[in-house]
Amino acid sequence: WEIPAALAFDLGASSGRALIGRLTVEADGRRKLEVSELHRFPNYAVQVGRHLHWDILRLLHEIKISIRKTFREGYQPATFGIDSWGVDFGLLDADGELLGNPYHYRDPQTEGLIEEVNGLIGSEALYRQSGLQFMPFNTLYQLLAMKKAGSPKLQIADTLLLTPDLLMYLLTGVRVCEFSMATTTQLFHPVDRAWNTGLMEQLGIPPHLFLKPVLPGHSVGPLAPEVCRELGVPAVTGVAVGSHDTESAVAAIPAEAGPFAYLVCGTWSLLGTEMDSPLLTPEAMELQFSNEGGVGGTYQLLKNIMGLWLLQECKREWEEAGNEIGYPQLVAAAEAAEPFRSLVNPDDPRFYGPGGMTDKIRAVCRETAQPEPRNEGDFVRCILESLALRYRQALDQAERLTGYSFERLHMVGGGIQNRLLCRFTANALGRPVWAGPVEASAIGNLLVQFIAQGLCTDLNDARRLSAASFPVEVYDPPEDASEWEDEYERFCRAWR
Ligand code: ADP
Ligand code: LRH
Repeated sequence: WEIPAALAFDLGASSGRALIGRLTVEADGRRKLEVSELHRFPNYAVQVGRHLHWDILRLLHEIKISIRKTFREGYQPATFGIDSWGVDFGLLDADGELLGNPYHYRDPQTEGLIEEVNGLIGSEALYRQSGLQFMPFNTLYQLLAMKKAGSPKLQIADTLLLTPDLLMYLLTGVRVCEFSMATTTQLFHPVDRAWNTGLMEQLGIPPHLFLKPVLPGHSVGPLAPEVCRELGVPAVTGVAVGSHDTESAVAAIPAEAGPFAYLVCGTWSLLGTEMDSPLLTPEAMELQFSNEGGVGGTYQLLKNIMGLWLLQECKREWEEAGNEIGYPQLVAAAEAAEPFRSLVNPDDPRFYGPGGMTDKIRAVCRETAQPEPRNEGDFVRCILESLALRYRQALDQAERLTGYSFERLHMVGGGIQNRLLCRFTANALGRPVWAGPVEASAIGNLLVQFIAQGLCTDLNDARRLSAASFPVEVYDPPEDASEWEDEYERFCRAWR
């Protein structure tokens, strides 16, 4: 009797990983999901001339290495699934060839386009028909930038495939468009649950590029024969999972059914709650919340917060200056640093682009008459305290929008390895944080595959399996949270 298994590829903006998941049964009859990491590899932006790209073929190569390794190590997954960051895409020509390297969402080509499109369509009208926060990386702005630049690639493109769908196509030869990724484009109508061809026509974006979306759990097809030959592996079946990494992570949250709040904490911080349908009110637009499609046809009302990108960029800068310093040391330095010396708004637009992060933080401190950070500990403390206060603000806003009241916050993703951040978050919220699992995106990816394999019944069943399989660490708020309350008031006076 074979233990049912599935293979997940989870591609984040800072790293990719392959995890094998096996569904075992304990002696007492309870099911458990056991995961092991097979391969982990860095992911990075590559500057080519004026543009910033992803190294998509390197990602394909790392996925192939992982598939070969899976079978060499004796695992027999029935299916595999791919999830990645949102919004980015590749274009195929009429022969099905990839037209160039996909742009990285931090490419500056979309500068100024939020204002331009709001001027053309009207911000409220655009929000009502897309439900998305106005983020410069949205696929809509990227395509518009290409159109305005007269991109020959766009002119001859036959099909657009979002990153996980593109990699799935390169492995199976089958083109699909997965629903959760489609909802990150700003070109998908959240109420109609269909492509917004009217908006595309208004903006001159060709509607023929877009395939009809399939829901998470859709079986795409087996690995292409030439891939099986190259890797010496059987024709394992590709499944479209909750292909947006955020949605895969939300699927793995070990919460009971009913309103719950979560924070997916990686390069970005996504704080929100699960809904049956999108919330498209003027207040939701005003507070800049997104409605993103998720597993089980849910809509996730969430706020995109700049996240640990700020810390990643400081760390990169210190490394480039020859100061190799790991996350554990940076967190320890922050813990020893002076509390609340200076705060920033993590969502300051100047933090979005790569490079010069410490100078940008110093500039904000100068402009707001706060002391500039003096060393690594000061910088990291400033980032972590500011993020925690921003999370509090977003949670308060989510409660205001939905009328829910949340007793706790579930935190998942690589960022929960930063225990100081989890503690600060509990302090800032004055509510417990339940942290885990770290690899939520890969686990959610596996869970949807087990739904597709008929081994989990639905999303609630999958979440019960997650809760039974992975420990959660609870961070309680302090008895006296008055210092954090005072700082929260200071934060809210400075930034909305
Ligand atoms: P993504 O999927 O967006 O690439 P992850 O979920 O892998 O991001 O989370 C990456 C973040 O996790 C890093 O930016 C870093 O801040 C944090 N992190 C990773 N390892 C550690 C560690 N050992 N200690 C503290 N924080 C860590
Ligand atoms: C997080 C994420 C987020 C945004 C951004 C581009 O990895 O997917 O939800 O879409 O990347």
